[in-house]
Amino acid sequence: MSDEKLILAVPKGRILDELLPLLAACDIQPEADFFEKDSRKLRFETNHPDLDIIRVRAFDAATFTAFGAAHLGVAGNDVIEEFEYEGIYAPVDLGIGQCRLSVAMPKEEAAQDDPRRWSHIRVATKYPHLTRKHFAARGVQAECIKLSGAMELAPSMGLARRIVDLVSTGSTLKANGLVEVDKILDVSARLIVSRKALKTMPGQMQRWIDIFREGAGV
Ligand code: PRT
Ligand code: MG
Repeated sequence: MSDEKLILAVPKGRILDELLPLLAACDIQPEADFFEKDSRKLRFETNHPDLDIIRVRAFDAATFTAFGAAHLGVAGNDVIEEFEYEGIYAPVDLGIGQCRLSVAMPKEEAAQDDPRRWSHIRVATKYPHLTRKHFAARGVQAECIKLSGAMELAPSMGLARRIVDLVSTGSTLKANGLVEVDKILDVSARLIVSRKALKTMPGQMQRWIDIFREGAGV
């Protein structure tokens, strides 16, 4: 019985740098073009005849996998929980891409902020679902303005007083005069798998899940 070709969807940005040693630990060796960040190529072969890699945006890695277009993927739980796709499940915490999703606002305003006076607030974020859920749990209705990046600019530009964004060292917030006022979620990258693929090729899928589990040392 020959194995079907599986597709692994990986994010093309910062997670990729941390993912390379993990792929090596899993003995997954992508073809040389994969390491050229400027390459226009999107799909790459590996040393495994049954595994190709696609390089996409972080949110899209979850979408490709959720719809079964990719069988496996790598995504932060920020992305996984923002979408809440039914088609994926995340069996392995890869321990990379660690950060947190937090609420931040201008330093001077944070000092005077009184949560008891909130009823309706406006937030600039790439994570409207997680943001609304976080504030709804506190009885506050959050109006979310969806951005794809540079959330840190929103308060000083008068777009929204608050932002919800990922924070790791905190230097981006600091450079923009913002402070963290609340943490929503601890984040790390996970191996995600297509539930459909798991159902139709359980043996082959489980083999790759085990390889990632071992490579991540968990
Ligand atoms: O298309 P996009 O650029 O969003 O994604 P991508 O395809 O380039 O993906 P990639 O590889 O950048 O992965 C994004 C994922 O990395 C996120 O979904 C998180 O799971 C994870 N991650 C971990 C982070 C960070 N840490 C992080 N610090 N993603 C983004 N940041 C940004 C943050 O948005 C802010 O602008 O870094 C800045 C803050 O960093 P500090 O160190 O200044 O606090
Ligand atoms: Mg990026």
